[in-house]
Amino acid sequence: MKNLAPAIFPPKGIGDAKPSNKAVLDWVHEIATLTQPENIFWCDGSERENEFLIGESLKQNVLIELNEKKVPHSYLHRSSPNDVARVEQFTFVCTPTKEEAGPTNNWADPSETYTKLRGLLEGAMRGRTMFVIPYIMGPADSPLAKIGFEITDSKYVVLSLRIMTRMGEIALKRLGNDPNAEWNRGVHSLLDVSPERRFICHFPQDNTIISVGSGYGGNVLLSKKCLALRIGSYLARKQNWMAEHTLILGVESPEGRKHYVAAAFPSACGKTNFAMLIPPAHFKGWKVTTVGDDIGWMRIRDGRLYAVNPENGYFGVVPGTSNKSNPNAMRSIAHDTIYTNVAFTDDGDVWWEGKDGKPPAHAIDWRGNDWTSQSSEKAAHPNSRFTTPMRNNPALDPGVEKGEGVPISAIIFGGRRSDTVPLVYQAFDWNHGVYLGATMASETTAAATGAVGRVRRDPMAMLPFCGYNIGDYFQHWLDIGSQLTNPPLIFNVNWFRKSADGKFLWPGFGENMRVLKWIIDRCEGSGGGLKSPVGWLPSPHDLDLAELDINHNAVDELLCLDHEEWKKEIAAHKEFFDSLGGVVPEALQKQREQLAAGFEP
Ligand code: GTP
Ligand code: SPV
Ligand code: MN
Repeated sequence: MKNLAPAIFPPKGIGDAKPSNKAVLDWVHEIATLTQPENIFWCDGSERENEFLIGESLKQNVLIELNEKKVPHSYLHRSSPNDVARVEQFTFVCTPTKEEAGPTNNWADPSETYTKLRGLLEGAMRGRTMFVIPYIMGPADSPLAKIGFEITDSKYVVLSLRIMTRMGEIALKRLGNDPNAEWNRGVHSLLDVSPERRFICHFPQDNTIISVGSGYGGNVLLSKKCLALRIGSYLARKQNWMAEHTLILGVESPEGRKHYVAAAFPSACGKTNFAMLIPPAHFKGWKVTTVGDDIGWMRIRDGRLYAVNPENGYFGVVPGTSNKSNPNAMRSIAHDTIYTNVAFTDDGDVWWEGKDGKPPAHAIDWRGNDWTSQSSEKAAHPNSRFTTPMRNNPALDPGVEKGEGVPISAIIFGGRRSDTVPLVYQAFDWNHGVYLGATMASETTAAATGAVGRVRRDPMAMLPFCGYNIGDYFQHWLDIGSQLTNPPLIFNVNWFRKSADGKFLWPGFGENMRVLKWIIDRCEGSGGGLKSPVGWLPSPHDLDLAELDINHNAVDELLCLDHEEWKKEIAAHKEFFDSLGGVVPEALQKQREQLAAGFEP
């Protein structure tokens, strides 16, 4: 199998950045004794090392080089066709008790799971190279920064983590020699990339992650969903901060007033696009800048929430990305990018559904098969991805390296809802906002294996990513709120409401600026709104819709509350809370009763 490439032997000066911390060395020794690799490669994150690994990956067909003129210094990787998305059913939170993992996680007994995984890892790296990757999540000088090590037998993981994290020497330096320092232990092995032996296991109490049997994104880049969200959320509760599935963006008015907002949308529901929004011509002088596109770590400072983006790059959805929908993303991925599971054209370029221009007459599809523009199959997998450094983003926010983070004025929740949920509304206060997050739902997408388009509750977009009991997580949100003297205002948005004929009512993308503008107006106390049972709703006049080609009926439909739909929605909230078996805080149950009362005649 192409992924399971043999050992590589680097020239002198490469692959020898051995850490000096004894705890790390002992752990690496333990994993090497178990997996029995041919050799150990200690990654330093340098340019020279990266070039060497790219060269080896090309030789071993782990990467395909793209046309240097069309997409400079960029590569295509194809994962196994059975391994193209996160696998929620094989993702486990292995806390000492089942209660700690709570009703929304797959739980497994830690000692049994360690034993099972040790069995699978025994001799797994024989004849292969074991890479040891040190990395930091967050700006190195941030009080929120966390150190992780990932052991892997995949060069694709090494090359990707170098883009996605601050990797190498910088992490070793920050860790130092303290044997009791806090750092995350991540072990990954491809094994034989078989769905039968694919397990993504978290041991939050040991700050440990073990992932086997996959070579894909969120399953194997352990810095991302595994550390920054699942382990991160567990640590955040213990340490009184927040680890959330949020983009972070800056928005600056022509007068130079600047706000930052964090927005939690489920996977493939528009975070990267919103984070890179370019305001339409009507909003002359307004600027939107990106701090992060997927994950926010937030802490309390002076009674406010401050956020950092723990990541250093973007692992974004490719299909649908175009100069029309997301020009900043197009510019970001025009060079120095690793593409995964897109189509490869005859002139060495990449192609995907929704890219600008005509489809190529012929290409090699994501599976490696011949494809023509007449094919009924998709050329790129719907969950194909780009991995690109955040430095490539022309709209990168200047505050992205600020260790203290950026102050958050608003938190926005949102999902994919064809019906029921208005374009935007505002919570009455923090606790009501927590309720909006706790009860949000979204139609499932290709980012995880399983059915697509099914409405499911996805509290705070964290259903697959909360590393502990969801009831305690809700309580943590309430507790954080009670410590804030200047809390962010909380909103809910829905870009995906459809008309009776199944078309999106809202143009989305850059036009989302109109909604963002209302949110900023509300933060500044200037925006109008109508009190409704679900929260503050803008009237059509409160939204700046100038120069937008949309008819009045569509706007009315986008903002309307259908009482029959909402009765069903509130019943679904109750059903969801009931399904959690008594863990939901009383304060949120009260919110639900108040909401229901608002719809009584
Ligand atoms: P993950 O990386 O999985 O967390 O996804 P994400 O939340 O960053 O979503 P992303 O921005 O990549 O968008 C996912 C899909 O939704 C893409 O196909 C986009 O084209 C589409 N999309 C994003 N924003 C909008 C919008 O405002 N309206 C509509 N109709 N589609 C959108
Ligand atoms: C998501 O699914 O939310 C992603 C992609 O960002 S992955 O990293 O694969 O989880
Ligand atoms: Mn995501």
